[in-house]
Parts: sequence; structure tokens; C-alpha cells
Amino acid sequence: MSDSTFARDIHTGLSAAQKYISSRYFYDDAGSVIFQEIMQMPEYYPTRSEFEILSMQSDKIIAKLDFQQPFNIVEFGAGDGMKTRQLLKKLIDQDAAFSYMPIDISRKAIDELEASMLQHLPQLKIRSVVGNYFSVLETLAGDDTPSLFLFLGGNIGNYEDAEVHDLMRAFGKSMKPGDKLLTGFDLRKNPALIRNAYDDPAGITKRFNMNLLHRMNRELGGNIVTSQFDFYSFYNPVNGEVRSYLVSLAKQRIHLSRMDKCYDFEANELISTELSRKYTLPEIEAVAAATGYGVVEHFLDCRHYFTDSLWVKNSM
Ligand code: AVI
Repeated sequence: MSDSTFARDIHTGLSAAQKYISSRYFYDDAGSVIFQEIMQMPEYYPTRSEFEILSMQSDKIIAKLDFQQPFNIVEFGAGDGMKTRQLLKKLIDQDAAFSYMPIDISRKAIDELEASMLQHLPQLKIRSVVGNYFSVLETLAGDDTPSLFLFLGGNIGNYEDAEVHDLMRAFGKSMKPGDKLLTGFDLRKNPALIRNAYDDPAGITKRFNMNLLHRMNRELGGNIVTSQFDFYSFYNPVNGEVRSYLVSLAKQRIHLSRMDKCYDFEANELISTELSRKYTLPEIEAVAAATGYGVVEHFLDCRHYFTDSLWVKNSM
């Protein structure tokens, strides 16, 4: 019998009236490899846009930090660190006194990140932390070194509105007035560009979603015939939401032997897998104002597809 968090969350999600699986479960080893492929796709513009911002505008971002040294850079969900490295390199070139603290739930991701950062930036002072954001945030509160928090990659788009507010407030609780937060937001743009980025002709995004079914087979002893499911995603330009789903192609029952549970599907029934919200600048400003921050500046790429938005924590 599996009583892992994955098993419990799958049970809750597949027992709901509208079935769902959290997009956080995309990122097992196989899913992380597929996500690397997504980031290389010609249709997937966010990675290249944010890379451009951090390569071309790190000097401007650093000038706006206005920190006494030494200071900390705390990064939530650092990924492969390629984009962050552009900013860190600029700081090292300027002889800034800072430590870099990447935080990730995956030990493997942190070990790989640390090795690649030190390979490129051997002078970097790095203090990695493995853990979930909320528990690590508690340990950060009370440190009186000035801090820049990084939440890059557009990951904020994968959170529902209420969760966005909770997360920004949770960051703020561990920050002091004057501390900064740099968050990557994907912006509204031509709807056809967004649709293609999330439903690519080569089917890589479909594979990314279908990996959830393979993962249930692998880890939960599932008997899912994956060809009995399809992938469907759509962008609604009115509210800025990309919503992704797995679709059951037949009336069917799946069995997850390690949980000793069965789940029934109607033909065409959906499993919601991901929200990827696209923002306007006024929407970003409204989130900042509602959660205790002022906007210092939005740093946009040349096509205005993406912004790294720098906020300052307000005094209470
Ligand atoms: C990780 N996250 C910001 C990606 C996004 O764009 O929402 C995940 C993704 N899903 C499909 N393609 C990429």
C-alpha cells in the first residue's frame, strides 16, 4: 500500500467532481527531461525572453536593488540556473559581497544546480537548501541581512489566484522592509503565439502531460492504457488563462494497485493538469499592492512577451 504524498494527492484529485492532478507532479526525472525539451522548442518563448532580460538588463536590475553589502539572494525553484547565472555573474564582476541560496524540493536538482553554478562561477558563495518553500521561509525569517528573493521562470503563472496571494504574502513574512522580490511573469500577447507554446505541433507538451499517467503506472502500480487518453489545452485571451487537461477517450476504469483503488471515467471526461496564467502589467501591480509590496520597475524583453518585475517590501 502506498501512502506517499503523491498517492494521497492522486486519490484526492481523481475523487473530485472535476478530476485534477497538480502540475507539480509533472517534474519527476522523466518529466524534468521533457520540460528541458519544452524549453528548447521554437514555440516556447518564455525561457528565451527571460534569458534576454537577465542577460541584457542585469546591470539595471542591480542598480535598483539599493542594498548595503553583504546581502543574500534567495531563489525559489531555481531550475537549471542558466538565467539566474546571468545576474550572479554581473554581481561577481562588480565584486559585490553576497551569498546565493537556491531552494528546491529536489535534492538531485539542487546538487546539479550547485555543481553547474560552481563550474561557471567558482567564486560564488552558495548555501543550497533542500525543502519546500513554506518550511524554508520560516527558517529565513529573522535574518537581518538585506535580501533579494527570486521567483523566476514564470512559475507564478502555475498558481491559482488565491495561491498567488498566499505565496506572495508568505514571501513577505520572511522579508524586511526594503528587501526586494524579482518575479518572472509571462505577459498577454497574440493569442495564437500562446496557444502554440502550450500545444506544440511536435507533441512535446502532450508527452509532458501524458507522463503523469506513466508516472501513476510506474509509482502507483497503475494499469492505465495511455492510448485511451489524449491531451487538450486552450488559451482564453479574455482572462489570460492557459488550461491543460488529459481527456479520457472512453468510458473506463483504471486501477492503481499500490493504493488498492479504482477510478471511473466517462468518455470525454477531463483531468485538469495545469493553469498557466498570462498577466497584464496592471494585474501584476494589483497583486503587488494587495500583498504588501510596491513595484520598483518591470524589466521587459524587447518583444514585450515577458517581464521580470522588481518589487520592494513595504514597511508594515
Ligand atoms: C514551469 N512553468 C512556468 C511552465 C509554464 O509555462 O507554465 C510549465 C509548462 N507547461 C507547459 N509548458 C510549460
